[in-house]
Parts: sequence; C-alpha cells; structure tokens
Amino acid sequence: MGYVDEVIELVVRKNPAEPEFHQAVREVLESLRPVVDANEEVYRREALLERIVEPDRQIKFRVPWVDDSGRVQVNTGYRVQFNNAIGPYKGGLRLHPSVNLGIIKFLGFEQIFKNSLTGLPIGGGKGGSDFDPKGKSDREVLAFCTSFMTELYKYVGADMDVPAGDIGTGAREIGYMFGQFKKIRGTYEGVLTGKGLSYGGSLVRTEATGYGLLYLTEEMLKCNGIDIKGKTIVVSGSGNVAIYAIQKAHQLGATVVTASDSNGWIYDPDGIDVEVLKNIKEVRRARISEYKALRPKAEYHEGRGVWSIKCDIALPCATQNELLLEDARELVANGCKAVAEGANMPTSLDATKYLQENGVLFAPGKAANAGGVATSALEMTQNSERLNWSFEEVDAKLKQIMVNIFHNLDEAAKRYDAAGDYVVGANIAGFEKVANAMLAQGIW
Ligand code: NDP
Ligand code: 2IT
Repeated sequence: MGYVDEVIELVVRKNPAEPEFHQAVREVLESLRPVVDANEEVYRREALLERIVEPDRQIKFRVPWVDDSGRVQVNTGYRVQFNNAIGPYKGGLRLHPSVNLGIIKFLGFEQIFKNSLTGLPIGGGKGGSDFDPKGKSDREVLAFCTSFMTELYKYVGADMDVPAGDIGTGAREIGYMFGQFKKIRGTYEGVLTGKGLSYGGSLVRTEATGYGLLYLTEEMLKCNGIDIKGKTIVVSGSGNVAIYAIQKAHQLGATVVTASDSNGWIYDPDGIDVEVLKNIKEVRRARISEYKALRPKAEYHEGRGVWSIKCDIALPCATQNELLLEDARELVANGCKAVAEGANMPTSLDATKYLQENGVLFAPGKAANAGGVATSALEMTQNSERLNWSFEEVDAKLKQIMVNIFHNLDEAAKRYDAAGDYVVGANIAGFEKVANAMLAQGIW
C-alpha cells in the first residue's frame, strides 16, 4: 500500500464517525500523490502526512445560555486549531444545528490549504457550535455569543488564532463576540475579522467571498477562451457568499437565475433581484419563499432543484455535499461549462470526477472561495497598521489575489502533468508551502 493510502486508512481508523473529515482528507491526499511519490523518503521519515492530518489541538466546550423564557440552554462549542506552520490559525465559526467535530475538522483541514493559496501568512483553523441562530431573538443570540466567547477567549488572539464568520455567523454575532473578548481580555486587538466598519472591520470583507468567487471564475473562463458576459448562472444558497456572488456576476454582465435556502429555491428568468434578496435575508432574516410575492415572474419550489435549471455556469454557495452525482449529470446534460465552489466542499467526490471527465471546468472551494479569508487577512493587516484602506484599494487587492491563485494552481497542475485539473493544482500549490514550512520548523 502506498503512503497516501496508508494515511487515509489511518485517518478513517483513528477518527470513526467523521465522514466529512474523511472526504476532505481523501480529496486532498489523493491529488497529492505525484508530490508525495517524488518526496516519499523524506515525508515518511518526517511523518509529514501523519502530522498534517492531525490537528495541533481541538478544543470542545460547554456553552450554557439563558433563553427568553428564562430556561438554561446548553450547546457545544468547538475550535480546531489545525496547523500554524505559516501563520496564526485563521478560519470561521459555523453556527448551525448540524455542527459536530467531524464537520469542524473537515473545514479546518481545508482551511490550511486555502489559506496557503492566498499567499498571505495565515494558518488553518475552524470552529463553531450546534447553536441555531435561526428564529432566536437578538437577546438570545447575544446570550449565546457572550457565553461562547467567555470560554473561547482563552485560546484566541491577534497573533494566535483569529476567528471570523461562516454559516450562521455574520456581523451581528462577530460584534457580540468582539465585545465580550474586549471586556474579559482587556485588550483592543484584531482577534476577529468581519468586524463592523466602526470598530476595525475592513471594507469589502462582507462582499469578499462572493466577489472573489466571481473574480476567480472570470479568470478561469478567460484562460479557457470563454467570456463570462452574457452567460446564465445558477447559484445555490442565499447567504453572505451567494448574495455577493450574484451581485458581482450581474456587474460582470452575466445573469443569475436561481438562489435557495434550506427550505426551497427560486427561479427568476429575468435575473435575481439582489436588493429584494438582501432585504429578505439580511434585513428581515426571512425565508426565500417570500421572494415570489415581490417578483411575480419568479417561481418558488420547495426542496432542492437549482441544478436542474439550464445554465452555462453553476456556483454552489450553500453548504457541503449539496451538488451530488445526479446533479452533475443534469448539469452536463444541460451544457454547463464551469462549476466553481463558493461553499466549502459542496460537490461530492464522485460528482467532481464526473464533471471533470465530461470537460466541465471545475474550481474547488479552497481556491474559488479563498477571497473571504484573504480579505480577512487584509483586515488583520489594517488592524496591525491601525489604518483603514479604501473600498477600491481592498477590492483591487482581492481581485489580484484571486487572479494569482488561479494562475498558481493552473501552473502547479501543469507542472505535475495534470493541466486543467484545478483540484490537483489547488491541493498541490496549497500543500507545498505548508509542507516546506513544517519541514523547516523541526518536529511539532
Ligand atoms: P450564511 O449563513 O450566510 O448562508 C448560508 C446559506 O446556505 C443560507 O442560504 C442557508 O439557508 C443555506 N444552507 C446552510 N446550510 C444548509 C443546509 N444544510 N442545507 C441547505 N441549505 C443550507 O453562510 P455563508 O454564505 O457565509 O456560507 C455559505 C458557504 O460558504 C459555507 O459552506 C461556508 O463554509 C462557505 N464559505 C463562507 C465564507 C464567508 O466568508 N462567509 C468564506 C468561504 C467559504 P438557511 O438560511 O435556510 O439555513
Ligand atoms: O471558510 C472560510 O474561508 C471562511 N468562513 C472565512 C474565514 C475567515 O477567516 O475569514
């Protein structure tokens, strides 16, 4: 058995009941085979792969809080500090009832390579809780966030570990957590990113993941002789990533015709009205089913279905494993030319393989959605400098970072005889820097 297969088997054996983590490890390690084969003796001696799949540490804690009826509720909090070879741990906090250790570990593992791809000095981490902010009052969200940070503050800091948003964690939650950190640590530091603009946040961070996704997609299409202008796009999700992906797609001259939430999906043949969507999701925190009442030509359907709509480009922007083999078949049959992942691991391994084998350009999440964390790193830089950069300045840096990421992974794929395989390219380009840093820093 080869080294890669041995380590995959080890991960499955040592971490049973963590299928998402197995999936992420499998995707990364299998595409690293050519690099591992070329360096097997050193990597084996140094146990490099065994070390990279084992988090530096994983913290799990109780989060008690009082609900509006006066009852005490108890959630579980997590922070997985996966790897700080190239910088302080960096990665979001997910608040969703589905959160468990395996999901946080898959996200933290992905984050190592994504953060490396940005070219900025940030290590990989992720955290969150099985708390569900949906349907909670502001006071309940405040109670949860305060309790969560009352434990988490021991493990985070501007030079140690810098969390940010993810599913269920937006500006409101980051603000509440920042306030509690400041109160109990007594320092004013860039311990979180995605902060409000009046207290150290960066312009463009809100838009960054969606905008970055489109910048990378545009570059990938351009390098393959396709103009994004005039193309029809299907998007899933209607949260932070989806909303700003739709906005930028429209600015680039494409038309996005779908969006979704966990209850259902909308089809708007004239193109999704971003202001209407923002009002429903960002202001009223309501269900996407309300969109139809405001846009009479639109359709609303219960359940899932965005991948059944004919499109040129598909952008999954909701959650993991939301684009499966049967969806990939439908996309290919309908003539889809490109898939770029706004979410983390939204495409199953067999669906990815099917898309690539059928000539669909495929940009993996760790490259395509890296604009969010890259702009977080720019927020950290501004906090350290105690300066604020203009919207145009941050946006221009974000665009350059996304274009660079695409060319780095394109080049890495070509270097290993896998031209056009951007999954292989992203994993190799992300891994090389981290591996070199780990080998240089001795045994830890
Ligand atoms: P939000 O919470 O803002 O939005 C999430 C969206 O996805 C909502 O429309 C939500 O619907 C839907 N969704 C979430 N879980 C499920 C589910 N289990 N089934 C169906 N729909 C679901 O999160 P973000 O937009 O921030 O994150 C979306 C994805 O992008 C995630 O994979 C995240 O890890 C990734 N990502 C986020 C970044 C960021 O900067 N925010 C950066 C890089 C990646 P509903 O409201 O009904 O739950
Ligand atoms: O998955 C991700 O990259 C994020 N949720 C953003 C992390 C960050 O630190 O901005």
